[in-house]
Amino acid sequence: MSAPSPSDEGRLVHLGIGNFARAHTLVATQRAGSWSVSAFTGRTAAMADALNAQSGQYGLIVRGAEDDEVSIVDVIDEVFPADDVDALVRLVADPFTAVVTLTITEKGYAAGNDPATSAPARLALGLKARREAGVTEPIALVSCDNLTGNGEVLREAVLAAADEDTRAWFEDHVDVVSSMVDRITPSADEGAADLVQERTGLADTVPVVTEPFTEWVVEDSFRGRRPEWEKAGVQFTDDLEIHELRKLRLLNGAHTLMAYAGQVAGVERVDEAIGHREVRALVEQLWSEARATLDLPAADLDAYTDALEARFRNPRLADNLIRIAADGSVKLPVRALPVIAELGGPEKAPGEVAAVAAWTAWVTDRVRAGAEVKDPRADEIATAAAIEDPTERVTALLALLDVPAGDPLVAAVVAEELRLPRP
Ligand code: CS2
Repeated sequence: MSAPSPSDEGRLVHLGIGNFARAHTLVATQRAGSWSVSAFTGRTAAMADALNAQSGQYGLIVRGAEDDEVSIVDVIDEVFPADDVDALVRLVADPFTAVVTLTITEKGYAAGNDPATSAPARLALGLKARREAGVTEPIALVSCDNLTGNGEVLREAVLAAADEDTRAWFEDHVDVVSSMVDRITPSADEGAADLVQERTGLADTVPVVTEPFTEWVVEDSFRGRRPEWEKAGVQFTDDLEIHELRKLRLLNGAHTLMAYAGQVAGVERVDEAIGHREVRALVEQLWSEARATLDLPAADLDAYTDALEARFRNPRLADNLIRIAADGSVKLPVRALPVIAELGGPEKAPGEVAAVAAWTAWVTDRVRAGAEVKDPRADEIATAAAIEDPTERVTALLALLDVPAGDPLVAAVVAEELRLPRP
């Protein structure tokens, strides 16, 4: 653990210290140098004990198509459970803190205004304390979640939970920064801990496995201090939206389609799904639709999807579809529905419709088999999926995505469910 040293330039607070942040944003922050990091867990509070027990250190396995590179990441000073509101308030109010990064997943932004359950509401309390402490330097809140305009979404969520005085103070004292992050990070496999021990000597109960590719594009709108992330290859831009849309619609969109259509077809991992003839054809179809909504040269898009295909095919990464299948009710409205709408309706976007139909078919299969569906709306999904009549069932499931009854998407999904590849 690198306790804050007098030479440190500032403190970064991270919310949601799961595998992804540990594979990506924290690695970049370590490379940027000279920053102290305090982190809060996501849902898994046990991560705090595990990391604190190993002084904040963990092993990072970068798993290429041919071999592994293993190193120790040592940038975290201390980890708190997500619900330690006092610690968060104290750290945000401290003038040494200049940046908060968030990987709280899509559902973290819609969790309401209760600090017990909502990270934006906890931040609102922290900002109130910062205002009361008279800190003048703007603090930056950097969203790193897969949402279009994630900074704007964060700003709305924090302001909705803030008191009136903090809302009035916000504009001059808080920068809300959108960013696009990308690094596929599966759950660590059973051999990961042994590999870290063997290569580095660290006895690690929470190692991270990730892919070689990494990308972070950040809006250039900091008024206060921030880590020199450019040293880690981070790009700063004034035009983030196209980066966000390209990644969400091509990478995450294909992921979502493969997660459900792959499992319905009887395979378990991403490399198997992209290698499955019919699932791959669906991915190609979805890509051609998503590309039509992206204002980028065809050659760039070709290069992007070629690179994606190679990443998906990485035979050693073992990215399980079940990981990506979580939280469909909050992912589909960001990944698939906007493309269907922009193209002018379901008949113009059969690949995106297949992603939605694969979700309805998959949750239905799961619920009927008595298996878990990980989703913030799991109870409503279970009720809807139990309905016998296909049109009523799909209507009830799509209502959870805010698709109105009678929308043409309902009939399109009912028809598409029957065409999905099965084992
Ligand atoms: C995945 C992402 O879980 C998911 O829905 O699509 O975690 C994906 O692996 C990352 O966004 C890659 O950067």
